[in-house]
Amino acid sequence: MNRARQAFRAARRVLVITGAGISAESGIPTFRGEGGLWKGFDATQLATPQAFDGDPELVWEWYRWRKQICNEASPNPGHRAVAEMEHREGDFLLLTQNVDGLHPRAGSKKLVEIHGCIDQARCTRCASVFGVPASEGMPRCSDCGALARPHILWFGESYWAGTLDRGIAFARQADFCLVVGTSGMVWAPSAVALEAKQQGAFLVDVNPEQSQISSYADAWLAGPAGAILPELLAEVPE
Ligand code: BV8
Ligand code: ZN
Repeated sequence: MNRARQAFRAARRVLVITGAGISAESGIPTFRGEGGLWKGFDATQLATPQAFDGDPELVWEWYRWRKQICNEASPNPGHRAVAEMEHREGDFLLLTQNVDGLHPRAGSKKLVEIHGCIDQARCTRCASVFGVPASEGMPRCSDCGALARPHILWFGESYWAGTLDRGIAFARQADFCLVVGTSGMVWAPSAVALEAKQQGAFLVDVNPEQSQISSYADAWLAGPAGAILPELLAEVPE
C-alpha cells in the first residue's frame, strides 16, 4: 500500500479504470458474482444486438429492471474516493465499464462511460440519444418515432469513437494507472491498462481476488474498493 500511495502522490497524469466490482458495495451485484443480477439470464446472451432484434421487449424489461436497481443504489466510498482523486490530480481521466451511473452521481466529471449508461436510450433509426422515459413499455424516439434501444455497448459491437480511443491516448501519457473492480473479462479495458503499463505508468490493481490485471500490476491491493481507495488517498504522517 505504501509503494502505491507514494507512486500516486508523485503522479502527474492519473488514469483510473473501473469495473462492476466498484459498485458491488453499493448493492449492485457484479457480472460474475452469484448475486443473480440478471434474473437468471446470462448477460453475454442478453446484452447483444441479436437478443434485441429477437425479443426487444424482453431486453427492455431486463434493462428497466436493472435501471431501477441502479437508480435506487447509492455511490459508495470507493466512488467518492475516485471523484476525490479527480479534484487532487492535474491531469486525470476515469474510464468506467459500468453503466450504473454511480460515478457521475459521486461527483466524477472527467469520465468516459465506455459501455454507455443505463439511463439513456438511442433511436434505432436516427441515433438520437435521450433519457429512458419513466413510462413502461418500449420507448420510441422523440424525434422520428422509431423504436429506441438502450444506449449501451453490447457484446459484439464496436467501441464508439471518442471512448476507448480516448482512453488509449490518455494511457500513453499516464504515469499512474489504477484498475478497480474488474475481472478483465472484457479485453479492451484491460488492454488500456496494459498500454499504460507498457508506457511506464505505475499500475495498481484493487480487487479482493486476483484478476487478469494483478499479474501485470506493480501493486495488487487485495480488498474491497470501499476500504482500499480511501486508504490510498489518506495522508501518510511523514
Ligand atoms: C469490442 C454493457 C472490438 C452491457 C458490457 C467482435 C465481435 C464479437 C465479439 C467480440 C468482438 N471483439 C471483441 C469481442 C469480444 C467481446 C468480449 O470481450 N467478450 C468477453 C465476454 C470475452 N468484446 C466486445 O464485444 C466489445 N467490443 O471489443 O469490439 C473493437 C475494439 C476496439 C475498437 C473497435 C472495435 C464490447 C464489449 C462491451 C460489452 N458490454 N457492458 C450491459 O451492462 O448490459 S461489458 C460488461 O461486462 C461490463 O461493462 C464489463 O465490461 C464486463 C464485466 O466485467 P467486470 O466489470 O470486470 O465485472 P466482473 O463481474 O467480470 O468482475 C467484477 C470484479 O470485481 C471481480 O474481479 C471481483 O473480484 C471484483 N470485486 C467484487 N467485489 C469487489 C470487487 N472489486 C473491488 N471491490 C469490491 N467490493
Ligand atoms: Zn429517431
